[in-house]
Amino acid sequence: KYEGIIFDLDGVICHTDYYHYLAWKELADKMGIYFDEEINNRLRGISRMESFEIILERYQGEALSYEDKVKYTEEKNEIYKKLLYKMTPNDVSSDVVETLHALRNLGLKLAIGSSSKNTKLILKQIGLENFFDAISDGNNITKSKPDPEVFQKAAEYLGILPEHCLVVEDAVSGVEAALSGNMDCAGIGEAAKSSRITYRLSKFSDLMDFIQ
Ligand code: B16
Ligand code: MG
Repeated sequence: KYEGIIFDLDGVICHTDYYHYLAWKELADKMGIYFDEEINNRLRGISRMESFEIILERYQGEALSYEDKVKYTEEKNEIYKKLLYKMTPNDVSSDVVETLHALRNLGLKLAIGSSSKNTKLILKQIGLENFFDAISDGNNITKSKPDPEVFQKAAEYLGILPEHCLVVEDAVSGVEAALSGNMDCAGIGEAAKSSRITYRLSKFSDLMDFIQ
């Protein structure tokens, strides 16, 4: 049924979602803004600046210019990258690695579809920089999830029609992106709570049940 699978990165392949939380938390604390893991869930899949705008909903300080916002998001990214540099291939579970290889052995094409501009760095850290057949990320899109662009580009890079692709997502914004791009969507983590998903995964390897 499917010819290709497009994986979200953060929250699906590895748990950089926790590092995003830690980095935003450090910045928010410094700026005196309340921030918790529930607010962090709203940042899944959306761009860095859109994430900051959500955090700023609780900001009560002086008005910030666009330049100030860029400076703060860059500061967050530096904190985040320091955490990324500590990642190793051990930060990918054996469930994920074994399933990826099993899917490839079935002849499926595998791609990454991530909003992150740090995708290549993360894949390098976890030893998967040469694994995927295509990478579509925050550097090749103009609109982030829930817009389908990142997944449409991934399908195009794979040379597969959207209706023959399955997307695997942890974010509600990513589920919407996949569905509006005419792709089925398997939800894991936060996205597993969505009623809109095509398949519900309680662990990554559950994918094998829906592929064959
Ligand atoms: P960066 P995904 C997304 O990755 C994250 O879920 C989201 O929290 C983040 O703001 C976005 O990437 C941009 O990341 O700051 O590294 O460019 O879930 O689409 O793989
Ligand atoms: Mg994600």
